[in-house]
Order: sequence, then structure tokens, then C-alpha cells
Amino acid sequence: MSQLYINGAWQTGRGAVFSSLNPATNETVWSGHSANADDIAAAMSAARAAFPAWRRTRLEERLAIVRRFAEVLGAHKEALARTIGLETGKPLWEARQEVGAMINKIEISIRAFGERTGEHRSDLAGDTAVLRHRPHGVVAVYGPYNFPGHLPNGHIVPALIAGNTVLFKPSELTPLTAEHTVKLWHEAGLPAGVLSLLQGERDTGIALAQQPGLDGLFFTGSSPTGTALHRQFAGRPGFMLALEMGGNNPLVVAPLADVDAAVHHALQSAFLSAGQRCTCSRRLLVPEGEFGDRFLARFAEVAAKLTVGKYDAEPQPFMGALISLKAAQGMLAAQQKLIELGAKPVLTMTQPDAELAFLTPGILDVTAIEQLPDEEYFGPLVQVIRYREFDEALAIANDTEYGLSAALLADDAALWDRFNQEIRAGVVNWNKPTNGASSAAPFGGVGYSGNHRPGAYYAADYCAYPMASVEAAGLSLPAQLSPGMQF
Ligand code: UN1
Repeated sequence: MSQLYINGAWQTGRGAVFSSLNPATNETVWSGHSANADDIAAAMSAARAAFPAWRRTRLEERLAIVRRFAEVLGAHKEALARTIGLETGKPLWEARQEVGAMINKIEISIRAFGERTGEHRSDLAGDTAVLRHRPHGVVAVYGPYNFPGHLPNGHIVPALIAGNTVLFKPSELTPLTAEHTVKLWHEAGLPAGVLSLLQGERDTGIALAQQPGLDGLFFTGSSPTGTALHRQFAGRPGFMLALEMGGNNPLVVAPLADVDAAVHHALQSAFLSAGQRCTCSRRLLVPEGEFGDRFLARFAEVAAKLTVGKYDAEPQPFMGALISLKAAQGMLAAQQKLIELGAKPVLTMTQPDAELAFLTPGILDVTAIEQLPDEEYFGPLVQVIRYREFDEALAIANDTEYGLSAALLADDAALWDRFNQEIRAGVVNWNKPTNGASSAAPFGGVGYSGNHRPGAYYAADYCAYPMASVEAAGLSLPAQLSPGMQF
């Protein structure tokens, strides 16, 4: 069994054995050894050794390899989508979209790097300053389980284009997808040591972050883990840490004519990917009164009809299984806790089979809860809060330590102006869901959601550091010498 990819070769890890399951059946889909400290050190020295040659490789050559990877991805699109569906439980229609997003992200990253480096400024008293991007060195990419292909790819691709070498530590819940993806990189002809795959659980992640040779770490995952990493790198100002974490995202509904369109966007916001997107709406703010009642009744009616099923079922379900039985149980416990705090179920989230990770969508009216926990419930459960005035809705929406995404569904452009100005979040949408963010736009959160490193198109900005190379017009003795200097 070879599960680690180090210095261009597949090898068996020397750490503990772990496995991943198909959450729709509980069958094991991957089992292997994690990377221990020696494996991590070996990958680190291979990455260090590969760095000088990789950064000196002409940009066109690096781009050619990345483009080849896009071609290989295109040729294996269906196979990789099936791997993602098998391992995460997400329906194939979504897994196919994910692989499509990986291919799209490559084009975006190439464009971003071209557009954001090489900017000229010639107004510096005869000098020309050119903005250049220099790679950090060896960077680690920590991937999440919800988009095990797309989100790590969104860091790996720009990091490689910029000339960094990369140590990839995927989520321990999606080792199969990571292995499949790295095999495709290998097929694309990436030189040895430029990208390594270090499988493992928490211990592997901790040991990798402690490597003294690391120059940067790009993390996508939960806020508690990202915050622990932030603490760990405090006091190292030169270290490039990019954190993309969770959210407690508000979706505010205000009076509008097309209720079905609004319900559609609200359902996408709350339940897409069974609520397992960092950008899913967790809090749905609905006005009191006749319009709000009508909206909520329709929302609950259509939510109750959303289908749940196996990733490869035909016809395809709207939602698949959650990532794990533990995750599903955690969601049921969260629902129970909120009910104990005073929430009223509008639609109760249920688990059709106690042994499997499927959940039906849940809607709780939490208006009566005075101290609503500011927590990210990562699953198909949305909390409804009824509000009186728009001011109150804004205050409730901002009443969170998180700040990833927020959206307003409303006909009135004046409300959107206020929302856009006053909401504290990295992604703010009008008449669109909170999720489904474009990879071409800056993507990232503020507060407990991220550390101000907007990714997607803008990942080019932190995958390398911007430096000014200033070129004087020629070398000559200045006409005006400083006082006290003679030639
Ligand atoms: C989502 O909003 O559904 O490429 C996730 C990216 C983003 C991820 C968005 N499009 O980083």
C-alpha cells in the first residue's frame, strides 16, 4: 500500500493506520498509514531541495505543466467526480461541478498571476518600479473535506504557478480524493519534490505545521483549528498564513414580489451540499407579518420535498449523505440543544437510518432564544429569526464573531444599499444565495472566518509576496551631491 507521495514517488507511511468510509454505506473506501515525523521531514527536505530549480523554471514552463494538469483533469473528470461522490457522499451532479470548478480555477489562476504581477509605475523621478511576485518557498496546503478537490486545488495551483513547492495535507476524511488528485498531477509531469502528499489525521497536521523549514501555510477548515494555527504562528511576522474558515452566515429576506424565486435562493443557501459549505446560510431572517408568514410557509413546504439519497442514485437527489455518521449525530444533537433552549421546529431534521449519515432538511424558529449560540452548525439545519424593522435585521445579522458571507433577498434597492454598507462579511450578495461564490471574485472572510487573505482569483496575492524592483534609467553620478561629499 502506497499512500504518501514524496519526492516524486509513492511510498507507505510509517504513522498510524486510518481509513475513510463511504458515508452512504459505511464501506471502507481507503485505508492506509499516515505520515509520521520522519516522513514529514523527508517530504520537507525534498520540497526544499526542489525549490531553487522550480522557482528558476521559466513561468511559461510552470504554466505548461499546470495546463497539462487541467487537460488530465478534463480526461478523468467523471472518474474523479465518482471518487469525490463515493468518499464525501455528495451527489454526482455536485461532484461533477466540483471537478469543473477545479479546471476553471486553473484558468482563473493563470489569468490572475498574469494580471497581478508585472505592474509598472514610472512616475518615481525617472525610476521605473515594477511589481514582481516572489515565491515564499515551501508552503503547506491543508484541505477541507467538503470540497476535497476544488478547495485545496485553489491553493496548490496558484502556489505552484508562483514558484513555491507544496506539501499537501488533505482532510483525514478524504484521503482517497487527495490520492486520486495527486496521481493526476504526477501524470501531468510535475518534477519530483515540487508537490508532496502527506496523509494523516490531526497529529500529522500538527507535526507538519511545526516543521521549521515551512514558509507558509494555506488552511481551509474549521474556525477552531484555523485559530489554533494562528496562535501557533504568532510571533512569526514573515510567515504567510492564509486562513479560510467557517461562518454563521445570515440571509435576510425583505418584502419582494417573486416569493418562489426567493424561496429557491434560500433553499440553495441553507441546504446545498447538505449544508456543508462554509458559505451556507445558518440564520434566515424573515420579517414578521403576512409576507414573512407566506414566505416561511412556502420555504418549509418546498424544503420538505427536497430529496435525499445516495451519491450515485438515479434520479439524482438534491442532497447526499453528510461526510460522516459522527457529523450527522452532531447535527441532531445541535438541533436538540436548540429545542431545549426554546427553538420551535418548523421542519424537524431527521435521520432516516440511525446507522447512516443521511439527514433530511431542518428548519428551527429560534426567535424566542435570547442567547442564541454563535456557532456554525455544519449541516442541513437553518435557524429562522423573525424581525420587525430592517434596522433590527441588520443588527441581528451582524451579531456574530464570524464574517464570511451574507445575502439580502429584497426588491428595494435602498435596502440593498444599506445592507451592502453595513454588513460585516467578506462576501455580500443581493438577490443571490450566500453560497456559490464565484472563483473570479475575492473570496474570504473577516473576524472569526478568516485573516484577510481573500482567495480564489486573489490567491495570487498571497501565494507570492509582492516586491518592487526599481530600475534606475542608467548609472551616473548625480548632479547634486549630498552636503559634505566631494568627488
Ligand atoms: C461556495 O461559496 O460555494 O473558489 C464556496 C472558491 C470559492 C468557493 C466557494 N468559489 O474559493
